[in-house]
Amino acid sequence: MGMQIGIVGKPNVGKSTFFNAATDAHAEIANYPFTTIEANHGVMYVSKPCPCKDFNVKCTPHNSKCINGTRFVPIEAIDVAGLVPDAYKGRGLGNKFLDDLRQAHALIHIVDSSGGTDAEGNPCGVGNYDPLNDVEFLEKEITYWLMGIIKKSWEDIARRCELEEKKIESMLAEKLTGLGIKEDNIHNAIKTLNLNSNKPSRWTEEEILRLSEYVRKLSKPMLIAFNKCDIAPNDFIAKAEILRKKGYIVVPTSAESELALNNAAKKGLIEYKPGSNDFKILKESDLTDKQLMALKYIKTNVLQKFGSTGIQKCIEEAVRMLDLIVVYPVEDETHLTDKEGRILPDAHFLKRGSNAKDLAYKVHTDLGDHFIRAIDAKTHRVIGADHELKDGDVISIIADA
Ligand SMILES: Nc1nc2c(ncn2[C@@H]2O[C@H](COP(=O)(O)OP(=O)(O)OP(=O)(O)O)[C@@H](O)[C@H]2O)c(=O)[nH]1
Ligand SMILES: [Mg+2]
Repeated sequence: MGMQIGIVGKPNVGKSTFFNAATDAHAEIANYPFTTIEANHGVMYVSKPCPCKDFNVKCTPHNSKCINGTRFVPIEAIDVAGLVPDAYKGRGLGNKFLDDLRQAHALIHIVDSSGGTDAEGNPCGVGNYDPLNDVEFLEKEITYWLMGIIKKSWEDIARRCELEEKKIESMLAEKLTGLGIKEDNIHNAIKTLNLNSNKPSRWTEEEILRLSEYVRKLSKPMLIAFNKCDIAPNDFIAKAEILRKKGYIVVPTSAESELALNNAAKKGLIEYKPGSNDFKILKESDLTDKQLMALKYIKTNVLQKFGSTGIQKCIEEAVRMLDLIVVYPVEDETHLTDKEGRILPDAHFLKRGSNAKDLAYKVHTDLGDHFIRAIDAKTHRVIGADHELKDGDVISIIADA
């Protein structure tokens, strides 16, 4: 299973616009709340230097792309319906789409930094709503949603724990399957929050809430895309600073600009590489006055002001926040090929600190189960199961057939 990033926020802030700009997909976009109802799935790419350069070979990527020595590693994006206050109680589209986020490893919270949409996502005129409200509300919704999962059949869990002497850690970890929460995470949470693991039936609402908050921070790390920066009022910078001081990663974004630039590039009107701070107009005579004006607006009010549209930066920051490295498994460490003879075919994300055996499991359960040793293709050294891998490693795994 690959990595997944959820694109979240209240309605009408630009989630689907961000999603389309980041993935090449075509989710519906409109200036009213609840345009998106069913979740959209797409693929975003993280760029890394491709090892084909160091090895001086021509690669034949399979699960990723390589353009001029830059490897684009796929990461899944999920664009979900907008979240309104009290969604966890079933308001708006309710809880259904929160469940769409169960698998997400991280969240990009799209905030309308222009303050032009109210708490429910209705247009209210730029500067008339404080975007800082949105951050707190969204976290609360997710925490309460998790609390709902934890509290489901809570009495039963507490009773079995106390009468049958089952461990609360393992019972909770089981409940939170799929969220990436392990038994030792719960163990640490119980210790940190000073909960009595022998008497869960006595845990108060407040204590369960704090546990849910802990689980949220651990399982759904979040960064903030301060979107619609192209039309944001001047106090925007100060607001972003307030959030940064509280420890948030805040990236100014203009999803609409990124989408416009991508579309113009696709039509051959401009040359533009996602993430860059400029574009080149290819044939000015092909552009209408309106298109020229729009491009000029993007150049002065987004690219020159913020250094990029911020979309690619959000993707890179999410990967950094998750502390991921990219590793390239190959079958033949001399030719760097897989069974089919493809050169440097796959790029896999792994948590920093992962070892050779973790990579084997990522490729295939069988490969992990029958792991014997691995070879680092750069050094030709034999490495053992617990050898920690580095970003950019090319590894051949030898297993018992
Ligand atoms: N100015 C500006 N407008 C934007 C930007 N991103 C999105 N919009 C506009 O905001 C409105 C809502 O965009 P969507 O992408 O549909 O928003 P959403 O969050 O997916 O909305 P729901 O699916 O209804 O929750 C549309 O009119 C977009 O054109 C941006 O960066 N700048
Ligand atoms: Mg949408």
